[in-house]
Amino acid sequence: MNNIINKFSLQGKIALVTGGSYGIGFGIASAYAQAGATIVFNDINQELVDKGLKAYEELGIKAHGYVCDVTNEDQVLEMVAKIEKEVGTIDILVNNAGIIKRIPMVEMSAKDFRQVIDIDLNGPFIMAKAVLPSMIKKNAGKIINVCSMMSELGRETVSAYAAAKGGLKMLTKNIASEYGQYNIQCNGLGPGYIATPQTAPLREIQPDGSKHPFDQFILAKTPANRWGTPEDLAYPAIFLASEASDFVNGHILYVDGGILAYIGKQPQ
Ligand code: NAP
Ligand code: GCO
Repeated sequence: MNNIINKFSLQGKIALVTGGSYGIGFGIASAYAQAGATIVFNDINQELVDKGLKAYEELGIKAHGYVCDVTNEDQVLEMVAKIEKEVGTIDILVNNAGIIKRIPMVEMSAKDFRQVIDIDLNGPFIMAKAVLPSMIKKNAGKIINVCSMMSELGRETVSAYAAAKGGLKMLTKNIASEYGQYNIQCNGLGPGYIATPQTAPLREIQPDGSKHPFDQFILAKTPANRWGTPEDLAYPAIFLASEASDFVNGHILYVDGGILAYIGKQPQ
């Protein structure tokens, strides 16, 4: 039995989680720490990094935090070099940093569209490109791209996000195809609707005390009949980072309470 559990252990591994100061990234990184990994994370400003460091410390986790914008290749290369010098080479990269802009497509500026693509798709490309050389040298590595329901489905107002997350699904498959020969696995983690600050506007209680209509819509679309939590994602994310998934490559593991399997609650 111990042998089986050891396959899920991250003991001795160094994991970099982008945008890991709160939300899904923080949840994944905290679980990785419990599974034995050393945690490194970045965020776009010192205030967020400090907030993250404090939150990890409160859980008894000694994390290493860096200020770095994932869309800036110079900053990313500098951060990865610093991490290699100060902590060690990165065994696991989780491309978690991401934004959404909810704007009807005909009203969306090309600038806004580009910004979403830049952070949610170019960012993971730049990050993966920066860690791959060391992974190739070591003949081992795990890259986990945080995808979305919007890697598969569209909906009103999220054209840029859906384009980016659909692209991220294919980038995942391509990294797996191109670097699988070096014992590098690149998989996607596809969260369903998760209660985090990113989705807070969709869950706001209405002035009359009722649930937000979008909240009701999600519950009707989710067989589990609830929103997910960052913890729901943590264990599947451990699987994708551990030896247990060494022959899983180019796969998107959806953790969505059943949304993608379901047509939605039928009218009563
Ligand atoms: P979140 O609460 O908004 O956290 C995202 C983190 O990424 C924040 O710390 C954010 O910093 C950081 N970030 C944004 N732009 C960055 C950049 N250029 N460089 C470095 N860091 C940057 O989001 P979340 O809900 O935890 O989502 C995390 C990931 O899961 C995202 O990729 C998101 O698309 C994906 N996802 C979320 C859900 C969901 O239901 N919540 C579902 C599916 C997928 P700031 O606070 O400054 O923006
Ligand atoms: C939205 C949401 C989503 C989710 C998530 C679904 O406005 O529809 O924010 O896009 O956050 O990515 O998996």
